[in-house]
Amino acid sequence: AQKVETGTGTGQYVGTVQLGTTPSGSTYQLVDPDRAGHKTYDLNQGTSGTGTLFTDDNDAWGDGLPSNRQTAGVDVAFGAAATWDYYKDMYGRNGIRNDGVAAYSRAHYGNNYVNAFWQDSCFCMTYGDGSGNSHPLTALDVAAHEMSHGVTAATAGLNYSGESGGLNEATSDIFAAAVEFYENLPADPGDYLVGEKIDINGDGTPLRYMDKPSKDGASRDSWSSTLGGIDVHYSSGPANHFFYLLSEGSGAKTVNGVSYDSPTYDGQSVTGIGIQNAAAIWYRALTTYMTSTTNYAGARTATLSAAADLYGAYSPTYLAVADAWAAINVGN
Ligand code: ASN
Ligand code: ZN
Repeated sequence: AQKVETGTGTGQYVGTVQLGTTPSGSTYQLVDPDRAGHKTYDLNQGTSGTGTLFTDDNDAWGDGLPSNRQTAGVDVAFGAAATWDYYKDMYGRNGIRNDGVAAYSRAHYGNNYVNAFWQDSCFCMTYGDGSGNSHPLTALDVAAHEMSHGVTAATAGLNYSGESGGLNEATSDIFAAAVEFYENLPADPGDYLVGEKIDINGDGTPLRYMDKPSKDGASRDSWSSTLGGIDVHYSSGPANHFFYLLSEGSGAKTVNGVSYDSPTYDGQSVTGIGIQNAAAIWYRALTTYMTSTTNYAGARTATLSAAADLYGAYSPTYLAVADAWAAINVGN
């Protein structure tokens, strides 16, 4: 969100932010002129179609409370703008499919719906209000995660099962973290947690932990031969762990006030290269080397090729990539 924008909105999670909006007669529409006209709709508890476009009389949107229908619209419109900006500024990617076309967003899906999702069929993302409607699934990392499913579909096309499915899920978690750090909002600074704002467990814990994925009780920390048999939201764990280690390095660390400790396979140590360098390697691997059937071993070679392209073969950065894979038991 680094454009000159006309609207102001207050979301539940993003705080008060600028929004791209479009005047239409005596009102304004939540249509973002800086990002190919991305539209944000209110499904009004429906489950199909587009409901109604969010509109506002004075271009001041939402109030931070979930009871105001516009509040969810602010969060998801900002999430879409941030994700668009991230891919464009960091990699020159012009939209999800790199074709300059905007996706669209739909808030207030169904009743007590505790999920959000991307669909290639509509080229759109959809957000539930959560159970009890107090913790909608509209946080910045959720938006970036869902939109990144569209990037994966348009590039490597990683199949959504087995090890490739885990890599597909990890790709969405990786860019969710990268977008969050890129924006580094006061109300939602960057972290290596997924879904820390939406309180999906009802006890304040996040949905997933990238530093030590097993903290969620189901994800794996390291690769093993049985990894491809578990749910893709758990087989993502080792790749998320790889990404944390490559970004921040092994050992205890506090970033933006969150403490991490990331035990490694066989005590392998890793030197961190910074999250945006790690993300650039993953992005090049995803868009240049990975295919629909890439597994963990293939992801290792893809990221090493990407690191060689970006930083030089056997450079310190390249060697850190190799160490981070060894730290999750790939390529030992
Ligand atoms: N929110 C979920 C995800 O993006 C939806 C799904 O299970 N595909 O992974
Ligand atoms: Zn996902």
